[in-house]
Amino acid sequence: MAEKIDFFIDEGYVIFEGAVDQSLCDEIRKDVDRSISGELPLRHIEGFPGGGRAKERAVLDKENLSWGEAKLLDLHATSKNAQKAFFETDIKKFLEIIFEDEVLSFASLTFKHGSTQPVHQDSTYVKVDSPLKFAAAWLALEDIQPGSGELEYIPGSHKMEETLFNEKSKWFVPNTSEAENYSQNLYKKAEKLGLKSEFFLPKKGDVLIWSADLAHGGAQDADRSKTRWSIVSHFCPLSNNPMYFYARNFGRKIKSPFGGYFSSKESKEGEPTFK
Ligand SMILES: O=C(O)CCC(=O)C(=O)O
Ligand SMILES: [Fe+2]
Repeated sequence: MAEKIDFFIDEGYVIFEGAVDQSLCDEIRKDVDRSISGELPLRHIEGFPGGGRAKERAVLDKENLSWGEAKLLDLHATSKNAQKAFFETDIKKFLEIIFEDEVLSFASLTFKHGSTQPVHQDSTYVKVDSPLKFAAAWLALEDIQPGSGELEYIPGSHKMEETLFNEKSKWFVPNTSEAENYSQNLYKKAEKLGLKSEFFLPKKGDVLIWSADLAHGGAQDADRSKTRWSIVSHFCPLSNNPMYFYARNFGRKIKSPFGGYFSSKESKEGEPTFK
């Protein structure tokens, strides 16, 4: 773990090979089907139908899993298998060390295909009440093929000069000069420091953890005939809150049977979490 932490500090990410049993990865994929059949609570999908830029949200079905940038939201809140993968493994151990706290899983995305999301830093879009105090863990649910829209990341990019919207906000502010060419500017900053993209070609069960400011995205040249089954969750220290807690004046932190805590923007008070 000490070596992993040193690497994470220097590079802004770390890889755990074989962190999750492959049979557990298969169960997580089955939980996607169970969410469709009603065996597990319904989940939502967000994406761009037809690949255009008009984002839509729909109840999960097989079809919209193939929308442009399609992501199934918050399976971690309804899938015990996903919680087991994140919490009963080195992922939780590592996050507890870097957070010096217990761990809250608060937003997850499950992908069938490459996201093709342009390179970004999560600190721009993922809001926690301490803007850098979070990390994400990306788990391959199959052996990932080149050309499937694999995860792209720029080692060392967490140390680049910060992007501050309107010169003060790490959080995205639309219609600002920083919002224009946001992604291209990240590449430019990286180039200045001699930093280059790498592409993650993991085996099923491998995990990549990135820090809040590591630039990453989904490779743009995704072949839609290939799948890229994966689940990624964002985590913060238990004593912090995702900002949606404040926006809705409601948030629950539920203890998982595997240790660790989870919450979901998708959950409503009184809604059963597990079936
Ligand atoms: O899986 C990907 O392609 C990117 C996901 C991502 O950017 C995120 O979950 O923060
Ligand atoms: Fe991201």
